[in-house]
Amino acid sequence: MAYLEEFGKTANHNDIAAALIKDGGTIINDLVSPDLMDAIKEQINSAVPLAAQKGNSDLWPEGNRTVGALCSVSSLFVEELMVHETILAIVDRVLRPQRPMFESSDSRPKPRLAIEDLEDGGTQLVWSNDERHNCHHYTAGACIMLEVGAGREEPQYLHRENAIYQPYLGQASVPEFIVSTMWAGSDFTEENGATRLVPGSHQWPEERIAKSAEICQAEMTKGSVVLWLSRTLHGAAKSTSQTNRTGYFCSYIVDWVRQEENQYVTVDHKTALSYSDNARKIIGYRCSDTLGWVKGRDKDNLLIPGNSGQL
Ligand SMILES: O=C(O)CCC(=O)C(=O)O
Ligand SMILES: [Fe+2]
Repeated sequence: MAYLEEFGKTANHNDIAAALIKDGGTIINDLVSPDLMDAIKEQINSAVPLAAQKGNSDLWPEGNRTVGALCSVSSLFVEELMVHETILAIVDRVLRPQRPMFESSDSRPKPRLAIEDLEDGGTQLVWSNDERHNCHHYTAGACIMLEVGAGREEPQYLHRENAIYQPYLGQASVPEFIVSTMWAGSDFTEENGATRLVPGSHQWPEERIAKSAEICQAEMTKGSVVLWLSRTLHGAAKSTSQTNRTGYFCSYIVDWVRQEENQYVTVDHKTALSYSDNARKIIGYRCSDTLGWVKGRDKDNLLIPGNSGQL
C-alpha cells in the first residue's frame, strides 16, 4: 500500500524536505497544539458568518464549507501556521529562494549579468541562469479553510496544484515552484475526508492514471500538517463520517508567478502593518530587484518609505 513518510515536530527540517522532494508529500505529526486549532476556528467563525462559508462550486459543492482570505480573518493562522519556522525552513529547501525566510544568512548571489559591447558603441545586457536559486523570495499562494461536510459522498477529483498555471505553462518542465500545506484543524481520518495523495506522482507523466493501491490518505491528528509539491496528485476524500473535517490550506509560491488568491485585496495595509515582518513578507508586501517594486518604498516592507527599485 502507498504511504507517506511521517515525522515528529522535532525532526530535522532537512530530512523532512528530503522526504517531500523524494515522495512528493510528507506529514509532520502534532506540529502545533489542538487548542491552537480550536482558537483559529473561533477567530474564523467570529469573523465570517456560517452562511458565508457555504461551498458552492464544483470544487467545493454545497454541504462543504470554505473560507478564503484567512490572512484577513485569523491572526493566529497567520502568525502560528503560515509563518511556522519548521514550514518555512522546509519551503526554503524546496523553492530555493535567494532570500530564505528561515536561514539567517543572506545568500543573495551577485546577479549573473554580463554587459557586452555593441558594434555601435552601446551595450547589451546578457543574463545567465541561476541554478542554485529558483526565486528571489516566495509568498502565500492561497490561504483557505476547506471543510469536508459530514457524509459528503463525492470525493474531490485528484488534481495537481500546478493546474492553475498549466494552461499557460503547458507541459514545460520548470523547477519546483509551489509547496502546499494542509493543517488538520480537526483530526483527519479515512472516514471524514482526509486528503488523498499519490506518493511519487510528482514524477509521473500527466496522463498516467492513479490505481487504488497507489493512493494513500493523510490520516493525522488535529495540529498535524501534510505537505505536497506542485505536481503531486491529491484531493479531498469523500466522507462517511458524522463530523466535519476542517483543514487550513496554505500554499507557498515563487515570487515570479501570480498569487492564486489576491492577498493585496484581502489584506489591507493597516492589517498587514500589524503583522510580524515574516508574515507581511509571506503575504507579499515585498519585492525582488526586478519584480513587484514601488518607487520610494522599502524592498522588504512596501508599506513604508525606502528604496525598492533601480529607478
Ligand atoms: O481539502 C483537501 O484535502 C484538498 C483540497 C485541495 O487540494 C484543493 O482544494 O486544491
Ligand atoms: Fe489541491
